[in-house]
Amino acid sequence: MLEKTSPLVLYHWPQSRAAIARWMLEEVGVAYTIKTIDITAKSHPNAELLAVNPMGKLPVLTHGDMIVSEVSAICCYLADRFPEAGLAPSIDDPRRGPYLKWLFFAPGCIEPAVIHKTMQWPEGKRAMLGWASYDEIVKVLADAIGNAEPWLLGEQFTAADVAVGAQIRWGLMFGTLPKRPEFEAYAARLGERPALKRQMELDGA
Ligand SMILES: N[C@@H](CCC(=O)N[C@@H](CS)C(=O)NCC(=O)O)C(=O)O
Repeated sequence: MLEKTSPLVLYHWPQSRAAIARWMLEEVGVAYTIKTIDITAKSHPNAELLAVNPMGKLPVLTHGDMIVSEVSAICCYLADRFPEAGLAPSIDDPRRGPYLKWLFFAPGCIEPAVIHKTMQWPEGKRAMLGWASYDEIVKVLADAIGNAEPWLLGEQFTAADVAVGAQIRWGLMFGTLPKRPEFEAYAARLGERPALKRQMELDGA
């Protein structure tokens, strides 16, 4: 049985998706330690990282003997493990469906569609792509974020806002998403989150 008070360790490199996991940890407000993994080093991926993630990628979170990688899975895990932080609707809440949808939509649809477009890959067969076209993704996102009052699920800020919000912030920062007013207003609201400010300060971002 995993103790809730077991040590939390984030395998981290600031200029990477691990920054999203650190933001989530700051939202939860629990104590954690950082294990810095230099993904730019010649020795990368080192044995220490491969032992917790055979993909050799960050972020990875360990909680005692429990190991979880993939940003959205880490966000989901933390929100469920520390429900007192109020970052997920409960399992019997009807908003649980949209919550999970957005958590998976971020890495499963937004990210690949943005990379697809940025890399100028051939269009491909829509039915075979798991993420539809960039224009469709932007439209779906703009509708959802335009109606976010102020967050994706309404009043409650959740882990889904961390996962989707990071995609929006990075998309605006790198110019891979259009500077639509809905996106900019949402990014500005996210920028006011004390947890995000702490993560950025801690990571020197
Ligand atoms: N699908 C993974 C992607 C993780 C990922 O690609 N991380 C990058 C940093 S942003 C990484 O570790 N790159 C090092 C490498 O591929 O060797 C997630 O969402 O967590």
